[in-house]
Amino acid sequence: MRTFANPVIPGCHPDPSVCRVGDDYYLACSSFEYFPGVPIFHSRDLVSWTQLGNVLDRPSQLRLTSCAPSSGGVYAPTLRHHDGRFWLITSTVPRGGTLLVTAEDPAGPWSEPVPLPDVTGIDPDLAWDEDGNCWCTTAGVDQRRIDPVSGAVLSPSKRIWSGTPGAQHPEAPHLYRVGDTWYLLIAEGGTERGHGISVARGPAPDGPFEPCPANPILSHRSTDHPIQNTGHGDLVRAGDGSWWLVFLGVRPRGGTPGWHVLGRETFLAPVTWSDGWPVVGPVTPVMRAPDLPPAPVPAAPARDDFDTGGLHPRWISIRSRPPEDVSLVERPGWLTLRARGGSLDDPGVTFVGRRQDQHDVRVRALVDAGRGRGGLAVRLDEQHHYAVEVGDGEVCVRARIGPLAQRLAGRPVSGPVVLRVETWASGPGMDHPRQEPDVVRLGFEAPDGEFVALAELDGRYLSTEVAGGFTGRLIGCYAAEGTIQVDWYDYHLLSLDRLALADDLVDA
Ligand code: 6LW
Repeated sequence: MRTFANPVIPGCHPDPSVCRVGDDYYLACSSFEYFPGVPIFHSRDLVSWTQLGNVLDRPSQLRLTSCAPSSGGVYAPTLRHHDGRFWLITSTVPRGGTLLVTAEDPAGPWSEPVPLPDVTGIDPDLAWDEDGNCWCTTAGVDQRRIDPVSGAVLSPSKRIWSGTPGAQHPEAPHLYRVGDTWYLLIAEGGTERGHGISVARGPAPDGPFEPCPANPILSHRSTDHPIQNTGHGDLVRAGDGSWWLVFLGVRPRGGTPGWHVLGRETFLAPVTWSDGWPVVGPVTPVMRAPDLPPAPVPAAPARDDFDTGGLHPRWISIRSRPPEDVSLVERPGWLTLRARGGSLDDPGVTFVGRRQDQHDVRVRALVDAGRGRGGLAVRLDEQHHYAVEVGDGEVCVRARIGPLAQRLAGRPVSGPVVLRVETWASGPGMDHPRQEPDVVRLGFEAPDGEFVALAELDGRYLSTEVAGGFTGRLIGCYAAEGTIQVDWYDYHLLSLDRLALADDLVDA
């Protein structure tokens, strides 16, 4: 039996939306205050995903300013293939509203956005009926017909379902036709521990809808399941006729109330049908793989040398990435970051980082701060970050937790220096009692390569439960003053918790 490991797209990749074209599957996620926005992935087996790019990768498509606070920005896209094109609808919060882009190739280029000023409400969905009408359904759950080319709304907004009476936040609607029946899948209960997915069905795209008696069809609320907050999902029918659900979940660690640090991640579960209703599950960290030809993708290289023409799409910045502040050509083979006058506390800080996608990681970066000050940071948002920073002949650790900011330790250094961050949730290297949810060590490497840890901090303060919001950690480089240059960045998994476990089972 072939197995796979959940999450299938680890790290902060929530609100997945998926579609199939022949033997190919495409999936897009929320991206919040980060630029470029809306990561898009490809798979041929639903299990192994490669990032093709980011849908909103030009300032003309996405302008996020400090008006988009952390955990504001781009929410919950819906990705569909219709009439030979890919369509993606999403919204920017709190300003910007609903927008729709299209592409022939999901790797891009995607079109300039068509605004839909009259579609209010987050989590817009797109569905076409057999007469060619395009239905746009939003959180609430409200629906109207639209012209997806012009963005015009063609019918009054109508509430078509409110989910389970008493459950908060009916949202994330997706509408599908299966045979002669229309299914309306929603998330409800809030995106925290009470999250879940419910479904209703009706004879037409606008209902009337009858709720499934077994709702919620997915929720891990009040269980001790290692995967929590399960909800916000999208259905896909595979090429072999089997059905699957992609959905978000989190992996909290530690005692009560549990802390998750990697954000909401994308999981996969099988779907069967009973009495005309979808039945989801099981959902486990290691699961039976779809009966599709395996299509593994090579792991991303551990080191980025910054010596190719552009940044890989996994690299994201905070709100914008002006070429004059982030350059691969100014010093060939190095990533040059120019400070915009603010540090990690500032919504416009110059930062290039990637999502932390496993619990136990070691990140190293060779940084030349000869003309400035900056370093390597673990970031949750402007108010929650730890960093090891170099400048003015000194390396130090800085931590900010809410309103409390502290400079923790300093050592003299000269010349370019390797900065290092390690996060440990388990496994070898924990030479003290287990921390909850993890411990973050920050420091630098002595000339002989030995790690000089300047600080060891409790990871809970960089968790979503403490910081609030919808995102997870990023680990990346930033400039606080002047210019810093990064020769390379290494991202190394310290314990192959998920991957090793899956490989063992596959071998067995
Ligand atoms: C998204 C909503 C949700 O718009 O979280 O979990 C919000 N579900 O559907 C932000 O990701």
